[in-house]
Amino acid sequence: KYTPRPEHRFSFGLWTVGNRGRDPFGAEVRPTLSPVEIVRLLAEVGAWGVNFHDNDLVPIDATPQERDRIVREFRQACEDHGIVVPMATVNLFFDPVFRDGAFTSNDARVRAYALQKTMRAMDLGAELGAKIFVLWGGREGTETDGCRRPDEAIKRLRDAVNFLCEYSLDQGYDYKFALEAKPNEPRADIYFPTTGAYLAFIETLDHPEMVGVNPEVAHETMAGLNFMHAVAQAWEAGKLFHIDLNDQLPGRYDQDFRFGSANPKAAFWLVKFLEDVGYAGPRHFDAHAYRTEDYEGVKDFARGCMRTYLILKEKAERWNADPEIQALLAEIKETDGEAFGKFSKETASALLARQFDRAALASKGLKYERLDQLTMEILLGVR
Ligand code: GLT
Ligand code: MN
Ligand code: MN
Ligand code: MN
Repeated sequence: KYTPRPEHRFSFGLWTVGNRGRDPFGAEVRPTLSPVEIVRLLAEVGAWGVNFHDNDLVPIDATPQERDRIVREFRQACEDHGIVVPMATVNLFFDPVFRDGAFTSNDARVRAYALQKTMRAMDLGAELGAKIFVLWGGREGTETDGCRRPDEAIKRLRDAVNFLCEYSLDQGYDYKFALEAKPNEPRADIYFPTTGAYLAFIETLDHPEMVGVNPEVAHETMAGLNFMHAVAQAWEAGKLFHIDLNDQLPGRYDQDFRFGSANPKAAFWLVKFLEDVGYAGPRHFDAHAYRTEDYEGVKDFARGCMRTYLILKEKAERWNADPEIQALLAEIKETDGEAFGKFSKETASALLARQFDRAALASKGLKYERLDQLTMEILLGVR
C-alpha cells in the first residue's frame, strides 16, 4: 500500500543517491556509482524519474566522443528500466572558476562561460527528454559585500535568465525554468535567499511565463521560515514548477536529510497541501543518505523518502475524512462569510456604517488546540 508507483512521480538526482558522503571534515565513505548503476538502483527501489546536473552525467573535461557514449549508455539504461528524465540542471558551483559566482561574477568571461555551460546543459537535458530546467545559484553570493553591489548582481542574473529563455524558445526545447533559492552555504550569503525573493524577480523577466520556482524544504527551513507557506505562495502564483523534498533542522548546517525525518509534522502539512491542491509535478527528493551508510543503506534512505511521503498522503486523506475534524472545520467556517465584497461607493459606505461587537468577536474559543491534538493523534497512529 505504500509502494511507489510511476503516477506518484518520485524522482531523485544522480547526485542524491550517488552522494558518496564527503563532508567538509571527511572524505568519501562510499565508492562511485556510475550513472547507469544509479539508474539501476533507482529502478530497484521503485522511483519514477532521475535528474542530473550536466557534470553528474558527463565529466566537465569529457571529449565529444565520450559525451556521446555516456549519453547513449545512460539513455539505454533509462529505457531498460523504465526511468524518465523530468528535470535537468547545470553545475555552476563546483569548479574553481565559479568561486566568486557564475552569472553574477564580476568577470565577464566567467559570466559568458557560465552561460555557455548552461546552454550545453540545456542541450543535454533536452536530448534526454527533460522539460524542467532548474537553476540553483549556489555560488551567486558574497562573503564580503565590498565585491559588488547586490543590485548589480540582480541585473546580471536577469540578463542571463532572459538569454536562456530565448535560447530555449529558439531551439524549441519547451523548457520551464525553476529557480531555487537558498539563504547561505556554500556562500556566506547567497543572493535571492528565499523563494519569495525569486517570485518577485520572475515578474521582471522578459518571459515570466517560462520561469517559476523550485522550493527546497531544507533551504527555507535554514532561513527559519515555514516551507509550506512558501510553497503555497508559489502555487497560488502558478509558479510551482518543481519541488525539492528533504528535511532539515533550523540553525544547523545544510543537512539534506531523508524526507520527513526531522520534522514529520511540517512534512505532513506539506504533503497535505500538495495533494489537496493537486500539484501534478515531480516529487523530487534532493537529499542524501547518512554518511554511516553503504549502498544498502542508500536504498533504505531512498525507499524511506517515498514511503514517508505515501504514509503522510494517507494520513492527509484520513485527516480530510475525519468527522470530528470536519465538524471543527465547519464550525470555523461558520464565521467565515463574505467580509466586504468588491469595492463600490455603496459597499464602502455600508462598511463604514456597520457596527461591530469586538468583545463578542474576540470571545469565542477557536478550538485549534483540539484540532491540532486530533492532527497529532492521526500522525502518532492512534486515530
Ligand atoms: C545541490 C544543492 C541543491 C540543488 C541542486 C541543483 S545541487 O545539491 O544543495 O539544493 O537543488 O543544482
Ligand atoms: Mn539543497
Ligand atoms: Mn535542491
Ligand atoms: Mn542541501
